Amino acid sequence: MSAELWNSAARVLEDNWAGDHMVPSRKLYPHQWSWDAAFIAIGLGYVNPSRAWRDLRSLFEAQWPDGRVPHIVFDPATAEGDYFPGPAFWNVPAYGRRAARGSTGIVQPPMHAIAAWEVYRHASGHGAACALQAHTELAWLYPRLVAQQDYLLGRRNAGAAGLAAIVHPWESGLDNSPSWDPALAGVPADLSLLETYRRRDLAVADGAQRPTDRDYARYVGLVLNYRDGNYSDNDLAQRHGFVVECPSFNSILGAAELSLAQIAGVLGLGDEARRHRDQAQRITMAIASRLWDPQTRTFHARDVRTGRLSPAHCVSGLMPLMLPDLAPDQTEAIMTEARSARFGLPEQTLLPVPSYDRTAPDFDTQRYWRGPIWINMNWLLRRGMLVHGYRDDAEDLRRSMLRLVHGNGHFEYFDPRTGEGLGAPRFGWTAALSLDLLADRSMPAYARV
Ligand code: 9WN
Repeated sequence: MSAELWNSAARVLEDNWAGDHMVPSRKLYPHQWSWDAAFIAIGLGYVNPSRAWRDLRSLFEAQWPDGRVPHIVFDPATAEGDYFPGPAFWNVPAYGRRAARGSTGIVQPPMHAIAAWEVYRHASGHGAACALQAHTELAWLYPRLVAQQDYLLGRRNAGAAGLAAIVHPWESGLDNSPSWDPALAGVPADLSLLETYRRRDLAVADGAQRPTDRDYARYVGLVLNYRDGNYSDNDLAQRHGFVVECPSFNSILGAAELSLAQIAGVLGLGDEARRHRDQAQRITMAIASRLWDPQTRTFHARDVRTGRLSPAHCVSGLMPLMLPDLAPDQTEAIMTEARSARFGLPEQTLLPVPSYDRTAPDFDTQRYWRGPIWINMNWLLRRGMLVHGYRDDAEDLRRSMLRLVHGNGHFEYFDPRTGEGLGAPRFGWTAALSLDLLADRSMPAYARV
C-alpha cells in the first residue's frame, strides 16, 4: 500500500498547487488557509521543499502589522462568488504593502512554527542546496513566527491567564465543534443574515455534512461584530459575543514555543531558545489549571465571559498531550479518555479517534467536527503519544490513519463508523500528513523518553 498511497498523496499536492500557494481543496476552499498551509507544508517538504517554503512565505507575507496571521489569504484570481465569506465581506483595509481585501481578520491555530521546524528537519535529506535554503527560510520566518505568538499571547490574552482566546469558532479550526455550543447559545442567530449573505458551501458540499443555518447565521453575525469594531482586540470580553479559550488552540500555541526553541537553537539564538522553553512551560501550566475539569478528568473549552467550562468531551481535550511538561496524572487521564468508549483508540474500533464523544446523544457521524474523523487531529494526538512514550498506541494510530486514507481516499474527514470519506475530496492536509506518516518514524523533539 505504501507506494500507492505515497503516489496518490503526492498527486493531490501537485494538483492543489496554485502558483505561489496551496489550496486546501480545489472546489470547496479555493484560497489559502492558515493552518492548512502548516499541515500541508509538513508533507510537501518531502516531495517539493521549495513549494513548502513558498507556501509558508506567501502566508506570512500577509501577516498583519500587529502580528496576526490571517486565517485566509485571498487569491485575487478567484471570483468573490467562489467562496463565502469572501474578500468583500471581510472588507479588510490595506496594510503594509498589501492591498485592501487581501485577507480575513481572524486567525487559526499557530501550527506554523511546528511545520517550519519539520520542513527544516526533513530538508537535510534532500542535499546541501536544500539545507541551505531551509536555513535561509527559517531565518526569514523566525521573527514573524515570534510576532505571531506575541500577538496571541498579548492581544488575545482576554482571560488574563496567559492563554490565547479565540473570537470566532473558525479560529479554532474545529469550526462546528460541540465545544462552542454553550458560548454560541448567547450569540443571536439572525437567519435574515443568510438572505443578505448567501452560503456558498451548500452549493458544493452535502448540507448534512456542513453546519446548520442557525449556526452559520451566528458565525456571520460574529464576523460582522468583529469587523465593525475594526478587528480590534480591545476589551474583548466586554464587547464581543464569543471569547473562548480552546484546549487544542492553546496546546498548539505551547508546542509552537518548543519548535521556536529548536529554531532559535539552529539560528544561534541561545537566550531566545530558553525564553521559548519557559514560555511553553507557562502555557502548559495555564492549560492545566484553567481548562482541566477534575470531575470529568479531561480538558474543556472555557468561556472567558462566563468563566464556565463547556461540558462537551471533544477531541480538542486530548491535545494537551502534545506538551511534554504536562503532569503524569493529566497525561494518564488523556490516555484513559482516548481509550474509553468515547473515543475508542484503534485497539477497539480499528479507526482513528473521532472529533467528538461517540457516546454523546448528539454524536453526528456526518456533520463536520461533530463526530467525523479528521487526520490532522489524529496526527497531533499521535505526536502527543510519542512525546509521552506511548509508542505502541502511537504506532497503532499511525497504521489506522494510513489504512483509513488508503482505503477511502484523501478526504477532508471520514465517517467514524464506516470510514467512508466525507466533505471535500483530494484534501491537502490529509494527503500531506499521510506522506509524513509514511516517511517519519522519529521521536518529536522534547519527547520525555
Ligand atoms: C472556514 C480549510 C478550512 C479548515 C478548517 C475547517 C474548514 C472553513 C469552512 O475548512 O473551515 O475556515 O468554510 O468551513 O473547519 O479547519 O482550515 O480547509
